[in-house]
Amino acid sequence: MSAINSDSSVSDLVLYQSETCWFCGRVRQALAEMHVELAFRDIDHDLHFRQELASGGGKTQVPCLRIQHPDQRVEWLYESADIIAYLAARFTPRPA
Ligand SMILES: N[C@@H](CCC(=O)N[C@@H](CS)C(=O)NCC(=O)O)C(=O)O
Repeated sequence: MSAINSDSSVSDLVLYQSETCWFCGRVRQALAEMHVELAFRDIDHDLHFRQELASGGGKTQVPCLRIQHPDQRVEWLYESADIIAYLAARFTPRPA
């Protein structure tokens, strides 16, 4: 298998999550399977992260993936299934 996470721009992604949230665990598991490492912000342990999520994304539901696009636009992607689909489309190797 080729290097999965050869994308050097993973710093454009931040996962707002909670250790106790089952849906967040699904996303963390998918990240581990794809060998993708990105920053986690635990909203249960840091009120500042919770406030960031609320003001940026509009609600405190986790998981939420913050995506910084190349044009500086920021997208707040909720729903574990949608986050996993985004990650899979970006990081799963395609057949040559
Ligand atoms: N359908 C959502 C469910 C996410 C969800 O229910 N998250 C809970 C934690 S396990 C939550 O953030 N609840 C608090 C809130 O919505 O503000 C998903 O698949 O991501």
